[in-house]
Amino acid sequence: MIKLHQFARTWGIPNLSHFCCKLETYLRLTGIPYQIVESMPPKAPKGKLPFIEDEGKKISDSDLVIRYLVQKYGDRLDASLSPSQKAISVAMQRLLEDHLFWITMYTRWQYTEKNWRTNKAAIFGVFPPLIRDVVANVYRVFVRRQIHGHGLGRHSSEEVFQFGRADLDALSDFLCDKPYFMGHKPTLLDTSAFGVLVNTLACPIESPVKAHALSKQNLVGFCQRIMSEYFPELDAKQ
Ligand SMILES: N[C@@H](CCC(=O)N[C@@H](CS)C(=O)NCC(=O)O)C(=O)O
Repeated sequence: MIKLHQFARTWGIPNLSHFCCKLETYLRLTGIPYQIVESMPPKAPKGKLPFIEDEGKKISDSDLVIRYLVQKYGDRLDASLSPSQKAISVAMQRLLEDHLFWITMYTRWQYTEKNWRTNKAAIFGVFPPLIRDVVANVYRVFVRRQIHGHGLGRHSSEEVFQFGRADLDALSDFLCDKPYFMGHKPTLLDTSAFGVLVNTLACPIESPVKAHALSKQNLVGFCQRIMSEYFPELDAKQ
């Protein structure tokens, strides 16, 4: 069986990592059996979670893992999409994973000390108290450099949140009144959207971008729909 290496569950959502959440959602939507192995990024072949182990191979990156699974099990989500729908799906995934994702990283690692304490407890709580703060603070410097490298970290918080609101407006307008982003059936785009959106509006990291996401009833309803249909054990706890 596939072993899915990801962060331990916390915050009542499938995962505090957008990409781990995306990949587990893909596995649930497609019905591919898997077992979870709790892990941390230094154990991953490319230093980032998630990764999978299957038939003696280790594969990193949610996108590359999904490509591997599509080859092995067939395209269970996107086979009926037209080329132009597939093009929109790729563009939307890039918005979610290469832009909105970084805005949420900014809210966790940089925006307020309260958010940082919440984030630190969730990720580094497994470390012994004596080294927890040192490891967390070193990692914080490392992640803040990544946010700076992306470019977002160079803006004022108001500018960052303007970008975030524009991303959420685009997602909400595109979803409109459909149950899933491409219509009546879930597709790959929904796994990416759920991973990022649930980590924006359903986690205890407060910011104007979370408030804006919560003001979009269709985005809230979308996350609730995936939670109740595909993660009923977590939904029941809410
Ligand atoms: N493109 C990768 C991104 C994975 C990623 O950024 N993972 C984060 C957690 S959300 C991570 O492990 N970061 C650790 C690090 O950068 O040191 C994917 O789709 O899997």
